[in-house]
Amino acid sequence: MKHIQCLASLLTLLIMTSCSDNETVVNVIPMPQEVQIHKGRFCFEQTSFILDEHMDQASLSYVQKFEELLHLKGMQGGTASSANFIVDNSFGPEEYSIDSREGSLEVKASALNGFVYAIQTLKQLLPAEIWSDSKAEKLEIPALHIHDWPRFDYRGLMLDVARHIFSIQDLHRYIDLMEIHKLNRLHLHLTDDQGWRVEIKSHPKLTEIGAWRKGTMIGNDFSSDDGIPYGGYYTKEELKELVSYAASKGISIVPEIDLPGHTQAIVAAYPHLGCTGGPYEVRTTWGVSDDVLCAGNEKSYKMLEDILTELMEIFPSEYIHIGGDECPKVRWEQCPKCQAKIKELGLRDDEHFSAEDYLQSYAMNRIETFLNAHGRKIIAWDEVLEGNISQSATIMSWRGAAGGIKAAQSGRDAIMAPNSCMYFTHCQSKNRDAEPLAVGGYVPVNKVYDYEPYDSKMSEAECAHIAGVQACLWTEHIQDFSLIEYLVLPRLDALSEVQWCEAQNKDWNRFRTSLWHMKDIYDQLGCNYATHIFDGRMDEDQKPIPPIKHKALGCQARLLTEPHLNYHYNAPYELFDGQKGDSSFSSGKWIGFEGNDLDVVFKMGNKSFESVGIETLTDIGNYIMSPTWLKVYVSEDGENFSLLASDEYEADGPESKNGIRRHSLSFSKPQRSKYLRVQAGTIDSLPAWHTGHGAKAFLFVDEIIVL
Ligand code: TNX
Repeated sequence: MKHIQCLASLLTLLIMTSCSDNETVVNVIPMPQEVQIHKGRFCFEQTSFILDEHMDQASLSYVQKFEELLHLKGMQGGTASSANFIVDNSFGPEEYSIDSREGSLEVKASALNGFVYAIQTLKQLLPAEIWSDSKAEKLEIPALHIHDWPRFDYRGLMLDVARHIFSIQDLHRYIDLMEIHKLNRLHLHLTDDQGWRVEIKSHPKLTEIGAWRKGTMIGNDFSSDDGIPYGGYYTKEELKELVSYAASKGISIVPEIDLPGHTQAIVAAYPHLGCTGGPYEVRTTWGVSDDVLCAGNEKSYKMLEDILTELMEIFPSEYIHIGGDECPKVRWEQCPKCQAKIKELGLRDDEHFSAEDYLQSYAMNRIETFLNAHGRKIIAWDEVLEGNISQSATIMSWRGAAGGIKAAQSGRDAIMAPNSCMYFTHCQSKNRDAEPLAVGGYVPVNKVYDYEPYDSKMSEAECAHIAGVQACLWTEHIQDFSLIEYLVLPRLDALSEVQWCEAQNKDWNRFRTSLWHMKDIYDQLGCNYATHIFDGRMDEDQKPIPPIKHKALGCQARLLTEPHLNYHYNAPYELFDGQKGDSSFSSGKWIGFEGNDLDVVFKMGNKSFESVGIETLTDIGNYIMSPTWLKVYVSEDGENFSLLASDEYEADGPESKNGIRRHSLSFSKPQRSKYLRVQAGTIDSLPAWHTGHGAKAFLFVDEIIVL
C-alpha cells in the first residue's frame, strides 16, 4: 500500500513538472542570456520590499518607484512574501539576476543599470496592464532563475532633432521606449544645416538666427518651399533636466554637434566663419550643403571650443559626437584661409586623399584633442576615415558596415549603424505608397533582426573593437512624435536583441511570438506602432516577386566593373535572376554602380535573341540617375568583342521623374552569339541643379533582359 502511494505521488510530480515547464513561456525582449523556469509562481501579494542598505541613491529611487507602481496596482504590504533587492559587487555594472519562487523574489545587481534591467524584465513578466492605468488581474510571475548581461556596451538609438524639433515630453517618451528595451545611449543629433537646437550663451546668434528657417521644402521636391517659418531650440536647463531624466534610467545622452559639414546654420548665424563670408541662410531644403565651416580660420576653432565647453556642462557623457559626415570640399578648395592652413600644415594630395580631406582630419583631430583634455572621447561618422583621423576616435559606421569593419581592422573602436538595416527612416513595407514618406529603402523588422555586427572578415581581436550597435532616425519627413513611434516600433525590439543577446540566443520564431506580448504593452501605453508583422503584411512582402522570363535567366556571367560595396549584393547573378526590384533602392534587388559603368559579359550559348535591355531605377534625391548610354557587343570567344548596337539617352533634368524604366536595343533580325557583353553608364557627377552637385552619380540596375 505504501509503495503504491509513493509511486502515485511520484507520477503526479512528474506530470506536474512537465506541464509547468511546457506552459510557461518567458516573453521578454531582449531575451535574457540565461533563463531556467521552475515550478510555481511568485505573487506580489502582501509583499515586503527589502532594499540593501548599500544601494546607491539612484538605484534606490528606481526600485522604490517600482514598489510604488505595484502598490498602485493593488499590491498590499505584508509579510506573506518578500522581494529582496541585493547589491552584489561581483556583478558587472549592467549585469543582474532574478530568482523567484513561492513567497520569495531575489534580485541582484551591482549598480543602477543592473537594477533597471532587472525591473524591466520583471515588468515584462507581469501582465501587460502594469503599463497603464488599467487593473491587472494577478501580479504574479513564474518561478524562475534569470542571469543576464548585455552583449555590447554601447546600445544606442539616435534622434535627429535638427531637421524637426520635438518637445521635451516627446523626448521623455523616446527615452521610456529605450528603457523598456535596455538601451543605454541616446544620441541626439542637435545641429544641422536646417537648424541649431542647443542654447549656447557665449554665441547667442546660434539660436537667435541659426534655430530658425524661413520655410521647408515639401516632400521630395527640392524646388518647393512651404514658406512657413520653422524652428526652435532647447534651453540649457531643459537639456540638463533631460539628461537627468535619462540618467535615472541608466541612459546617457550623447550629444552631436555635426562638424565641419552640415553647418549652414552656424555660418548663417556667424557668416565670417564661412569661407565666402556669406550671406547665408538656414537651409530650407534637405540634402548636403556646400557651405561649411571654414577650417582655415582660427576663429572657427575658438568658437567651437566655446561651444563644446558649454556642451560639456550640459552633457556629462563620456562620448561627444562631432559629426564628420558629408562635408563637401568645394569651398575649402577656393578659400585663401583654408589653402593657407593647408600650406602651413604641409598637407598634400596623395594617391588616397586630397589635401582638403587631410584638412578635415586636422580639424577633427584638433577638436578631439580639446575634448580629450577635458576627459571626453569622440565619436565621428565613417567619412572621417578618409584622411588621417586619430586612432582614439570611435567610428560610427553608417554607409553600410564597411567603415566599421575598416575601423576595427585599423585598431579603432566602432559603433555599427549601417543604413542598410539600422536606418529606421527607411520603409517597413515594399508597398511604399501605403507608407509615410521615407528616406531610403526597405527595412522590415526581420532585416533589423538578422543583422550580425561581427563580420566574417574580422578576427577575434578586431571584433573586440565593435563597441556596439545603433539605429538612427533622421527626421527630414517626420514632424510629429506619433510617426516616430510608428517608425521605431517594433523595429526597436529587433534592434534590442541585436544589441543585447549573444548571437546563439537570437531566434526569430521565439522573438516573433514574444512580440505579441510587446504589442499588448504598446496597446497599454497607447503607442502608434507599425502592424505589418502582426497582420501578415510583412509575410506578403517577403514572398518572392514573380520572375520576368527571358533568355539570359541564370546564365554564367562575369562583371568587369565593381559595384559600390553597399549595393553589390549577389552581383552579377542578381542581374540574371528574373527578379524585379521595386522603388526601394536598398532592397537587395538593385545593383548600384557609383562613378562607375556597368560592364558585364555573359554566356548565351547559342540561343537566338532579338533584343537586349537593362532595367534601371531613377531616384534623383538619392543620387541615382537614369542611364545616358547603352552598348551591346557580341563575341565567339569571350575575349574579342564587336559592337552590335548602341544608343544614347538624354540625361535627367530638374523636371525628370523618379521611376523604374527599361532601355532596350532591338535588332531587325534574330541574332546568335556565344557571348554577349552589356555596358551602360550615366553622367559622371551630379549636375549644378542637383543638391548633391559635384558628387558622383549612381547607376542602379536590377536585371539584364534578353528576349
Ligand atoms: C545621410 S547618415 C545623413 C543625414 C541624412 C540621412 C538621411 C549621415 C551621417 N548623414 O544627414 O539625414 O542621410 O537623409
